[in-house]
Amino acid sequence: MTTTAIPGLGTAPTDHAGLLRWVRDTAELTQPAEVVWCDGSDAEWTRLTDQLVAAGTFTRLDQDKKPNSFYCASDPSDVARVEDRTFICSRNAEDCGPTNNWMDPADMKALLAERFRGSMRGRTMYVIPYCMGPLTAEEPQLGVEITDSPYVVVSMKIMTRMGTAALARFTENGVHRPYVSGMHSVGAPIARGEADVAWPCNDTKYIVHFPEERTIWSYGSGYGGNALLGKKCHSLRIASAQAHDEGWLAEHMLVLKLTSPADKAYYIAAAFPSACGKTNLAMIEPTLPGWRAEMIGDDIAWLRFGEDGRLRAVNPEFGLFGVAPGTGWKTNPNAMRTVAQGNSIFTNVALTDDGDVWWEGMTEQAPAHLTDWKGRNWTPDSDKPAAHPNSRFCTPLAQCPIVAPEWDDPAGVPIDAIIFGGRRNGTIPLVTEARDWQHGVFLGATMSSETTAAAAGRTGVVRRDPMAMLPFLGYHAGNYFAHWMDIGKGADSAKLPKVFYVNWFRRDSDGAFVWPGFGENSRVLKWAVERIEGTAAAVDTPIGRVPAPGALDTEGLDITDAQLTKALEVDVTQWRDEIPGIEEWFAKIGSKVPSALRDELESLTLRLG
Ligand code: GTP
Ligand code: SPV
Ligand code: MN
Repeated sequence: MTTTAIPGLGTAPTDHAGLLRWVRDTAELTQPAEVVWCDGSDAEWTRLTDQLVAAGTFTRLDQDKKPNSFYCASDPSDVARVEDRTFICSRNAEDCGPTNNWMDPADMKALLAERFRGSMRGRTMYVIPYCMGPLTAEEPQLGVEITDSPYVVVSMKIMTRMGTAALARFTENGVHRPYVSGMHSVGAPIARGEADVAWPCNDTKYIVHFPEERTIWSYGSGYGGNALLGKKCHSLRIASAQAHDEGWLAEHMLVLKLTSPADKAYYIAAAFPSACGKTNLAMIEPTLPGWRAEMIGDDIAWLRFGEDGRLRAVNPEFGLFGVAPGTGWKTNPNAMRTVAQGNSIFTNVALTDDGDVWWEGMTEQAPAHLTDWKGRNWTPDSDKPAAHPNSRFCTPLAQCPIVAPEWDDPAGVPIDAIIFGGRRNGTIPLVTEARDWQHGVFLGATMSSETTAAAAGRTGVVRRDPMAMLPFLGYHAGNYFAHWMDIGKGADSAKLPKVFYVNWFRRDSDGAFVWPGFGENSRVLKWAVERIEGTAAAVDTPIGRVPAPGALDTEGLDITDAQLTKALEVDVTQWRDEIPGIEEWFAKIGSKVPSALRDELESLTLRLG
């Protein structure tokens, strides 16, 4: 290994000149007590998790129940992504678009440099080289996160391929590869003699992206998507801008492999907004006999055309950062099996008296006593949930018992179907098939969902969330829609995935879900696959094609006729009420909305009458 001495900063395990310069400059700005280059080893994990236990950030879980695993409670103010503090600082405001916050990059850097100045005093600055997607890729997608949070380091070990193996790909045959640089600080310097807190953070937060420079500056939060920069900041916001320039797609999608009783495999990608069911669908246990599902990824997909002319998906991630509440042996047994193997971090869940974790929905009956996510005593009579609604498990993807063998293949998997979906208590039927690619892009561009606890702010508010990317677009939404149209134009239409739109969350007048969801969603996947094969019947409606009566396999399904009718219903009155919201949405995006999508809206309006 090549090493380079940096005066005052020890020895760096690389001779990548650009990287060395940036690390030195960052240390000069943030003034940490020391600089550590992360190697990603198990020894490093043990050292840092021991340190986090000693600091009171982590509580070690019972070795027999959850080996090598930790409970962690964040500061109660730092529990979710902060969309109003997230910025896309493109050179021109015009390139950022109306759905993102913008500031001039030079102004933002000047402002933030003052925040970062001395922000790591008293702390260790960790340098984390990482690779998104397979390490064996011909062109590995590299990044470096500099952080003053050991919680981030151990989480990044689970979520990304990081350390020595990633760093080895920065320089090959004397050539230095480009990488995404991410500077992260919790924004809580420790003065001499002052004690640290268990979860340092700052009330002021900035999650900032400079898409042209492929650079991220994140300040003030230690949580998930704000702080684990390989995830949303790199693999979606920066990558979406890069993908637009280079002719591919970076999407908020799960990828699963579904094998039919005839032993034919299909790859399905699905985009649902945050906390709307990606992890659950990615790990589905089909209730239909003979159908088998395997997981490729649960949150992010990078889609590129292969030499075969098909859109192929790679999961850039190495771990799962999944919503804990609602995850149980009945709803998502494969997630339960994954975390049962240990090597996991549980943030803002509840702690049991015998050193395990619990959250709402894990078991039907709550334990008699818990320590809740705020560290308080909790009993089943408590009027507050024991786990925060956005509490998360962070666990290695390879531990999932149904991970597909090809999950780490740099060639990706060829996508047969793209499914869009949201959380809507009315209007949107269980499943709709798009007539063609253009109609599919229209469905994605106009999809809507209720806000969830995954982002700070009010929950349950319906908003447009195009392709589930509203909080993750690194550029103008109108250009993004045009890019999706171009992807379709550049392809052989017979090889393009078929597009569907689903809603697992429709409710009856009593507020109960009409569709049982989870494993039963395999019935919808089966219909989609049979549509691809041309063997299932559909009827045309004003909004698209829906299952013909009897075409959806309901054999053995515990559902009343009334519930099934409600789940599948295309309610023209409700749809007419939907139109003004879509018009407003297109008006907000403005002149960059492709005319083809405006045509789709006009013909939808005409069909609804
Ligand atoms: P992010 O990680 O935030 O991007 O979320 P996600 O899309 O992976 O969501 P996830 O699968 O974790 O689901 C979020 C919540 O929705 C959990 O509480 C699930 O239990 C619940 N959920 C998932 N699928 C279904 C379903 O089919 N029906 C119902 N009723 N709830 C579901
Ligand atoms: C989401 O909010 O969509 C997540 C969690 O997957 S986070 O990593 O915090 O973005
Ligand atoms: Mn997500």
